[in-house]
Amino acid sequence: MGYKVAVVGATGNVGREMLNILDERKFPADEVVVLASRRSVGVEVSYGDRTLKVKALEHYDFSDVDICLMSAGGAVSKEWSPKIGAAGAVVIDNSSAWRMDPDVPLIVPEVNADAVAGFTKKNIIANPNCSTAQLVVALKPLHDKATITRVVVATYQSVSGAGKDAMDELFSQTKAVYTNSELVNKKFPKRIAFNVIPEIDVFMEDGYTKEEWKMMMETKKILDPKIRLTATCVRVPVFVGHSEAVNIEFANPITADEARNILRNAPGCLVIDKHEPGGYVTPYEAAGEDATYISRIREDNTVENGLSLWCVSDNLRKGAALNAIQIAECLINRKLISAKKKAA
Ligand code: 11C
Repeated sequence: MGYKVAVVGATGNVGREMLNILDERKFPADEVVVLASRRSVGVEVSYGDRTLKVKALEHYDFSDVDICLMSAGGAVSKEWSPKIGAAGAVVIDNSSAWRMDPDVPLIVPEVNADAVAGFTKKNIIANPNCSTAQLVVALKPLHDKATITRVVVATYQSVSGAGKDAMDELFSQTKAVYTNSELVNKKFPKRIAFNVIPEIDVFMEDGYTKEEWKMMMETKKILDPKIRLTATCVRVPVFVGHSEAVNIEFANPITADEARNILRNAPGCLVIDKHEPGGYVTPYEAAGEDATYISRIREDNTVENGLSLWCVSDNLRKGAALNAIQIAECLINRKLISAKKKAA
């Protein structure tokens, strides 16, 4: 018997990608239901060669749902995840609402799959922020080898991380530049076409943005609370794929060659690192792919044990939808859930 899976927020960028990935990976679902707010009821979304009609989240009975993939934002998740969890479905939530809750595991399967077993307290599992997910996939094998003490990261984040309207804004502003028309800013604080914006999410009191804070706190929770991390998160005019320039300090020596070999054999990582023009991966090549690509691995001789690298991944896939579905697969493979009996 297969599972009944609900996708909440099915009309958004991540919800649609969840449906693609469930189909691509032949996830063992007998039934997939798509849910969203009332204003999206009746909208059609694709699931493989099928078309599913969106139903209203607020009227849905979750009692025979096994797994609920949530991608409807923090406010919706705060309200609905506990209710859905109490109805007996395991919620895998893509928002930031539950990530720092000590009773909710925050999981990247390549890094801390064992922690998934802690989901039973609330029946909720959190998916990290996209920029954290790809970073910890790259850091984990290096941490195991040489113990990371400090990370300095600058991100180059695509507009799809801010949703479909943000993608439309990049498109329409770019067109407006070429047609000499008025540029309209709604989603971003400054124009994004032919520009970069060092502001993602709200500002905090200490001058960091919430996106930067998330990278620091989530890395500690997923990988190691002792790692010190500082981030500068920047939005760039790229549609899909987040890039990160990462500088890492270690407690123990590690060479660039050792790091390259370790990352070549690490789950979820693909190393493309040729010292020649174009011998690295850019977001254009990573979009639509599952891997976290690592390039430009080199020793940083300004510190005792330091490395720098370049890391790129599809933020809608490994950063969101794919990671959520890998968590669901982890629950199944570890026999932590079983499919409920469905009414005939
Ligand atoms: C962005 N990383 O690129 C954000 C999107 O906490 O899940 C995801 C925000 C989050 O804008």
